[in-house]
Amino acid sequence: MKALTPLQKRAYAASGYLVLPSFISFAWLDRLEVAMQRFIDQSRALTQSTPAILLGPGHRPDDPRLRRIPQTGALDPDFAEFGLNGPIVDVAEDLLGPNLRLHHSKLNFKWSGGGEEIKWHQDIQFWPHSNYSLLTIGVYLRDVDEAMGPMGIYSGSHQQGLSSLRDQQGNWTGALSNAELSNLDPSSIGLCNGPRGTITVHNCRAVHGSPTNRSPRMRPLLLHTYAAADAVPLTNLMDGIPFANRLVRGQERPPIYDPEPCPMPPDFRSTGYTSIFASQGKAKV
Ligand SMILES: O=C(O)CCC(=O)C(=O)O
Repeated sequence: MKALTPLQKRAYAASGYLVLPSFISFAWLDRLEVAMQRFIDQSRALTQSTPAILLGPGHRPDDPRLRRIPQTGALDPDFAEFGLNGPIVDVAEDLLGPNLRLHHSKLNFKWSGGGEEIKWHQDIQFWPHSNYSLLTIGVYLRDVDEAMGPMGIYSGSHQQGLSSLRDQQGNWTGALSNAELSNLDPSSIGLCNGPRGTITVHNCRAVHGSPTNRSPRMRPLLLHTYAAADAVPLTNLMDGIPFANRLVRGQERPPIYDPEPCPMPPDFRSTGYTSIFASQGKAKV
């Protein structure tokens, strides 16, 4: 084990998630804060989203409101270094094994005073792979309390079924239906808040979401998804993105195919994929 205790590994296996308070060093956090500020400063010249910077509702050059930086690693050397060699890679290795790929990275903002809800969903249907050995590690770049839209995760939900993330007519919604949610126990929701540098780790099948940020403080959550090298992508979502689907530890491995089929997303080749916000009907981006 490189970063976790055996107890933490067992807790992850049972609940499908971990929260490790103050896991990231101040040296790294300061570097990531500066990198984040570079994007916020760039956004002051924008009146509409670009492929690199997705703006949130109400953005103004003199009052920036960002929604997401997709593919942080492809866009910034400090973010790239963090995703390839930062301390979270040891956490991924402890949970997924020595042969590891970075699938993608992104920085999700929930801006102060109304940063948007992300509805309950599972991740793997957005980017199906040949098996389910994938997880996402989130880093809170600022202190995050309960009022700031922290992530919530249904403990144990990774061991239950996979939603199609579609409505009754078969339209992609990117979210569980109310009927599916009624089968989950709300008392099992773990809220993932914590001081700056806290990390969250969630299994690609875990049901998770986050409420609106109604506080006066913005909530930046840097997210990296890692895959065991034997989990190969079944869609072309990340094709051509420099920093995606990159081996970060060990060696390439032949694919292993899990017998449980994964519900597929729409073919984003025709519509283009921008973000879960767009998938869940919140954004015209
Ligand atoms: O930003 C958040 O609170 C949650 C992010 C998330 O669930 C996702 O991007 O899949």
